Amino acid sequence: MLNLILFGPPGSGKGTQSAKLIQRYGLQHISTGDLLREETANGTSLGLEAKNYMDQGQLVPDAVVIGMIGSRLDAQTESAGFIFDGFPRTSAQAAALDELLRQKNTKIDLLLSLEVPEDELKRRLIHRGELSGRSDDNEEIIEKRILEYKAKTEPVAAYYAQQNKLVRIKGDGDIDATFQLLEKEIDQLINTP
Ligand code: B4P
Repeated sequence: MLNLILFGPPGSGKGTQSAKLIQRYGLQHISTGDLLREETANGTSLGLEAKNYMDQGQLVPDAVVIGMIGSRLDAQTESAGFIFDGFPRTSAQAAALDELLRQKNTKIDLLLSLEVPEDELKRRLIHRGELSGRSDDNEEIIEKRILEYKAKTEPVAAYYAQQNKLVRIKGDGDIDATFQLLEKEIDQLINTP
């Protein structure tokens, strides 16, 4: 199995690049942002709880997200591997993911961290908000999401660096240029005996 984490601040290109990577490598895509928005759209109690946090630019509580990932992994019997997009976002989520994968006799191979300057993140998200009307893509909430990222999510990179699994990727080029950088790292991993 090949298990990858696509990591980075809001607007760094995680969702965008995941869509391309699943096509290229035949992996299952697990995006906690998409799963939470789906729950919200379906009006489930989990979704309604999550929406309160998302609309404020805050992370959804660990227990909610970890439970959701656990059921998703259990539902998946056969897979070439996973791309985790936007998960883990806290050190507690990272430890829980390691344990869930250990129970399945597998592990994370690489964390690919998309590095994009803050001005560019804001520009992209404001633009997406204008096009999609996504309720958390407005200037005030974007600021809060970036602060939340720095406080709670950035430490996750150090967790994987300790395991020698962190690779930093320049993410401020165009979509194809960033994809090529990701592809190079993944191919190198696959081709290393
Ligand atoms: P997510 O859905 O994960 O949203 P995101 O980080 O803002 O977006 P993403 O990074 O995927 O977007 P992309 O850059 O691809 O999370 C939303 C919320 O859900 C969180 O704030 C939190 O509340 C909650 N949540 C999710 N997971 C959680 C967890 N594990 N724990 C707790 N809470 C959780 O795209 C952004 C825009 O940039 C797009 O318009 C795209 O077209 C554009 N773009 C991408 N790459 C570009 C490039 N190279 N050049 C120009 N534009 C580009």
